[in-house]
Amino acid sequence: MTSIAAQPYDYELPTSGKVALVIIDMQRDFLEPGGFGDALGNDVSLLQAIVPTVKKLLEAFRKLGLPVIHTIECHAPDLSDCPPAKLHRAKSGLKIGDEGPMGRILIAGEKGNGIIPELEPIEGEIVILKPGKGAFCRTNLESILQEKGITHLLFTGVTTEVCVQTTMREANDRGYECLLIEDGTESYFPEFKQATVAMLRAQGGIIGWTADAESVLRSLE
Ligand code: TIU
Repeated sequence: MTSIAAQPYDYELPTSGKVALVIIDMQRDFLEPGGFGDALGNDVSLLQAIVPTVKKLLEAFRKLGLPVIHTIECHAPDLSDCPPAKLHRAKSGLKIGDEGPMGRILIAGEKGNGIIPELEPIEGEIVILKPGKGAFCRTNLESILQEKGITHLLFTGVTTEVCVQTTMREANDRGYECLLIEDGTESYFPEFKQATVAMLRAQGGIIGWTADAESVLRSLE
């Protein structure tokens, strides 16, 4: 059996079942100025650092013919899928649905909602449009995973403590074996990233495992 050198102990790759790469919300809204992340008052340039690592992982999965799942946090143009609690949370600046420099903030199909060009999905890859922070909330992700026999999920994307962590917790509760790729995820708050990595793998891997991209790539070869 192949395993990945991980924390808190080695992560076993499936002998039956399949492993998928999950790339959470690598969309302009969070990585470029003028999007949702910027509107929330964050320094979006911090997230650029992981792009080459995520690209390397994406290329490796494509080369091996393994499944890739991209997610996009977004809402319908009429905001019918955006609960008031989320819509009204931001106290200042642009809100979800407002017109920004990259189109309407966090609205499906707008320029700002697109995945960054370096990681653009190709035909055959799964793209989950999600209205929540977690990718299982009001989406068909669980039925897609079941249909494809996917049992193991390797997580990348942004931001570590918000959409990545929420999705990983949702997946763990549903029985998926989850691993967070430490240098494939980033936060606007470096200390939140470190705390998330620590809390996920504490208590014997209460939510799952963490490993660096190099360890993952070495095991997949
Ligand atoms: N604000 C923040 O850190 N994140 C989000 O709003 N969404 C995601 O994490 N994708």
